[in-house]
Amino acid sequence: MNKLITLSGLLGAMLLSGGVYAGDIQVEGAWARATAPGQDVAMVDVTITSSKAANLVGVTSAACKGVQIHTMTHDNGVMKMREVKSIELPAGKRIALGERGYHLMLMGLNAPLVAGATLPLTLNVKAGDKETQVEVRAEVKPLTY
Ligand SMILES: [Cu+2]
Repeated sequence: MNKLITLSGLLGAMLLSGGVYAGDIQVEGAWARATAPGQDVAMVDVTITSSKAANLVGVTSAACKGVQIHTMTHDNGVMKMREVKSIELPAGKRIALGERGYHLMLMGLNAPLVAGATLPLTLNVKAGDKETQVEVRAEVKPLTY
């Protein structure tokens, strides 16, 4: 348990210094908005750059029951979210989830998200046969952000 806390602190520090690196993958700017009372889902935006062509194929978090990868579209003024199985990460290209409607959706939060806290996320990135797990801390910003 102590080891886990130390590791989280280290990753938090890395995030503040500009991003988390795991091999070919750089992750930066992960954040979520604090939740309103009764809200048990939350969106997370994150920017991922893979130096090799890869795909984001899954996300897990200890903070909720499951994480889905969503796209959001506007259809006649109605906002619709749809789950996708993966997001393409072309080599060397910064992919900012949060732009063009992509985001991560935390489903079934174990506890409300409070501004100033951080959320643990594990991104599964697959390049060819190689799968890399990237540990990320998402910053929780105020509801009004
Ligand atoms: Cu969504």
